[in-house]
Amino acid sequence: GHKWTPVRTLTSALDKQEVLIRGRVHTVRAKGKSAFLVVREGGATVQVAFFVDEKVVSKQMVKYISGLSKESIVDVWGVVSVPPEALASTTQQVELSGRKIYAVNKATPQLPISVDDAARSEQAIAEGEKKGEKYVRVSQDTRLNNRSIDLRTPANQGIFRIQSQVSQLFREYLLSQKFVEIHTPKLISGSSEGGASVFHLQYLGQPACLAQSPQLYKQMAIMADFGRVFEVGPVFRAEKSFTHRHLTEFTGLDFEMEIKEHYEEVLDVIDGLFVSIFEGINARCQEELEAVNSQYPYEPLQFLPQGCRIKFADGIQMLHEAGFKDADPHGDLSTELERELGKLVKEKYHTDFYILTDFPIEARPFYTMPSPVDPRYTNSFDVFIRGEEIISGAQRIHEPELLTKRATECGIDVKTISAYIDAFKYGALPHGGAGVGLERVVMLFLALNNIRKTSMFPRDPQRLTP
Ligand code: ATP
Ligand code: AMO
Repeated sequence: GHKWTPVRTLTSALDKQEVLIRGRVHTVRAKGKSAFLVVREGGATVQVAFFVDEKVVSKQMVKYISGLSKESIVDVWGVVSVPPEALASTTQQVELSGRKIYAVNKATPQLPISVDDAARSEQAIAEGEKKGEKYVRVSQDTRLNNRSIDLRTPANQGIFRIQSQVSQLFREYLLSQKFVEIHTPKLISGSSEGGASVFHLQYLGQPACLAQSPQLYKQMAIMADFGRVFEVGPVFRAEKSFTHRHLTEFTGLDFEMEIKEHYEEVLDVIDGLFVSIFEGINARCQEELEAVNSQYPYEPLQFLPQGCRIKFADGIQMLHEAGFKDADPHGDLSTELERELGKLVKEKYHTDFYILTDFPIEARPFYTMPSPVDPRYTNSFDVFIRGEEIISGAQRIHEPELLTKRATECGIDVKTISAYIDAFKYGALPHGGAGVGLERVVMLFLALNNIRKTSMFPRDPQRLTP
């Protein structure tokens, strides 16, 4: 059996050793009796130089290599050498002296996009253009239409490896806090959040919906004495608006927990969880962060280890004082005002991450607990990164009468959620929780400008393929 060495592990420690690698033809250049092949595996690249000699590298072999199409899969045997000068064009600081090559699979020469074009930063394009060079700018739609190539860029490799770590860190932290992972149905009989954004379908002849959230089921799990639960799963929203931060299907990181005294117990979990996620990403994903940063430069996220909480009413006051007189103390915040408040909070508290608490009741879903001190407000919150929402959450109503009244007021057909309301009749624990949008967390942590960059195969009002 052969043994393949991963390209990213090729270092000077392997000097003079023969290795076998498998990767893609990134670039190939032929020059007389030599061929220079850059092999790419994941985000890592290494140069392999073939020189015609009497014994192992024949003329035909060099000719064959120079004819290989980009993105083809090759096995390459070569001897590691350390070049005298640092290499700028590959990620690995060693070269291989090529001995043998085998094409495992050839790519069509007519690629719809090139990985080099897809990987080039705006800055590199601008600098090149100043010198009179011409580059192909790959549009968002072209990228998404050819996603399996687009995803091969180092930045995209970084984004989705970071995304994997975010959900991993979410799990690790909540498991360490005695939460239980659950799985709730996505085929349900009615709307779980209210509003119009629900996909309707036929369920073996009866009307049904795709779950807008695990909301009702995660609460029922608390009524079933699981104490603290979480779920990582798909969330469906029939959003008709085409924005940089809305998808019609996204990944929800949800949790729900018993509350002993105050809903701030939920906020404490969020603060601990996100410090753990941010620090974990910074510690585990250095290479990935650099890959993203070199295509999409960003300011590292600032956050406070102790967290930052601001009451909605105080946030409105900050906006009023800054001249945003239309900020409504009893309504929702517009996207623009959310951004402005994010800037004000950053100036004052030096953090890109904060929790806005005690929202007005008009702005919240039916299951939200009204404030015991002022019924115009609620025990609820949103969490923001760089002025954009990543989380909504709240204490929930656990009295069935009040729940029925609030659902009716919010236009929900209570017949469709009767099992949910009944669950609170059999002895109900005070509880609360939150829902996090995974794609938004990654987008905003990395200061990317579009949620489609952090969804592997995004679904939006205009896109159902690939
Ligand atoms: P949540 O569902 O928790 O409220 P969300 O982030 O999904 O959060 P929406 O409720 O859809 O956001 O909208 C929040 C704000 O975003 C709204 O106040 C609205 O001003 C703004 N918004 C929504 N859709 C658009 C759009 N198409 N263009 C501009 N702003 C929008
Ligand atoms: P909400 O509707 O605010 O709350 O959703 C929770 C979080 O999910 C993300 N999100 C979205 N991401 C991408 N595309 C969308 N269309 C989209 N809509 C929402 C956001 C948002 O903060 N049941 C409550 C949560 C709870 O109270 O526990 C809920 O679903 O990051």
